[in-house]
Amino acid sequence: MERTLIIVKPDGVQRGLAGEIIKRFEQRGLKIIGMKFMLVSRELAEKHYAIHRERDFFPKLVNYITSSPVIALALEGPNAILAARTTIGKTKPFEAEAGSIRGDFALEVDYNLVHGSDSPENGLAEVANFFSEAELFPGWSRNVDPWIAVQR
Ligand code: IDP
Ligand code: MG
Repeated sequence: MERTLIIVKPDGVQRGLAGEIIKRFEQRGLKIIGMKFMLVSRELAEKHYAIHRERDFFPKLVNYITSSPVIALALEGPNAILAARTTIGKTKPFEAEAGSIRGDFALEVDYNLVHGSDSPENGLAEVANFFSEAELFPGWSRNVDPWIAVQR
């Protein structure tokens, strides 16, 4: 079982695509264990994107993610990291497959609508950066779980 942090970025919320984006993860079968509407602080943005600190686009990236509210989701499922990233599509939306979120709704890397963690370790760490323990509900089960994934 893996955890991934999904962020509907400011452009996704502003364009009224939040429901469409969340729907795609939900219908894929990933289980929501946390969700909130929030403004990302500069401190959290710099921590979240620390790996990109030396890149020339870093200041622009921090400005973008802090510019307007986002919706953060913590999702759980088998292979949640890769499953979510294929649903999201490639980083540069003009290279993303049709049928993926970025391939269907975005054109430029500066406005690529959604974040998804890139490894199981980062999934756990990023969820912990965005959510307190009290905001996460990993224990709930859905009646359909046995029809979505093998129960281990
Ligand atoms: P990812 O979101 O697909 O994991 P990363 O390479 O981790 O992509 O980059 C993080 C975010 O930084 C991207 O989603 C995008 O918002 C932004 N970004 C990446 N590369 C560029 C770039 O070349 N110009 C502007 N923004 C970029
Ligand atoms: Mg990334």
